Amino acid sequence: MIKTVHAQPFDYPFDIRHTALLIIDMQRDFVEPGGFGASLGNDVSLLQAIVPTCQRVLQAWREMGGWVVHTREAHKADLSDCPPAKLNRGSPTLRIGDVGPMGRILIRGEPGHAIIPELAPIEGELVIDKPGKGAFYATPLREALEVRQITHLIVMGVTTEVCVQTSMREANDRGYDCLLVEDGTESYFPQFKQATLEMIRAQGAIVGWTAPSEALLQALAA
Ligand code: TIU
Repeated sequence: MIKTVHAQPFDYPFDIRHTALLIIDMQRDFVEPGGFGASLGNDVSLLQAIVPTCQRVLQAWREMGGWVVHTREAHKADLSDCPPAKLNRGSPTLRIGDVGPMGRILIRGEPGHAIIPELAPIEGELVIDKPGKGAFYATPLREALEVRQITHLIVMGVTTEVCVQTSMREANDRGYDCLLVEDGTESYFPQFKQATLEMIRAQGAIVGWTAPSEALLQALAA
């Protein structure tokens, strides 16, 4: 059944059978103090504000029988998938692979790697581990979407202008119609979030659509 979200810059129609809810990197490493986000010098409390909204959308999506894909950004324990161009960024006090309060920073399997409990995946949902900012780079995401005949992605997560935007641009280039939930994404920099929302939907949805969660929830209920 086709549902329509009253979105910007214009309506976004989707068929839930061919749409995945893509939740980007809602991990302790980005949302909680002591993780990768904090190690880069950021105030992580800003990101915690979207958790209730993400929970509401996730619950409504699951109730409709929609498929969910979660991503986690992290590296192998030996850092063989972390290039110097990434490893050498950020504060010199704590870097990727160093031991922090939630285990080794941005390393697979460490406590900080986990998706926050409020948004924990359940059976039947896909979890994609990614070494980069984009969800498609060096991951099996594309094949998984093709097997399920997914054509549309509704996106939430963090951070808006880094992993969320990169993933949406990758998805757009691969032919997916993407909608970003405005209050289901956040940045450590409010002005970057705002700019990202505007640049995604500018030029007639050059990268994709944006809409508040309420508009998505109304479409699902209609
Ligand atoms: N630093 C920052 O804003 N984000 C990241 O490093 N990764 C994600 O956005 N997931």
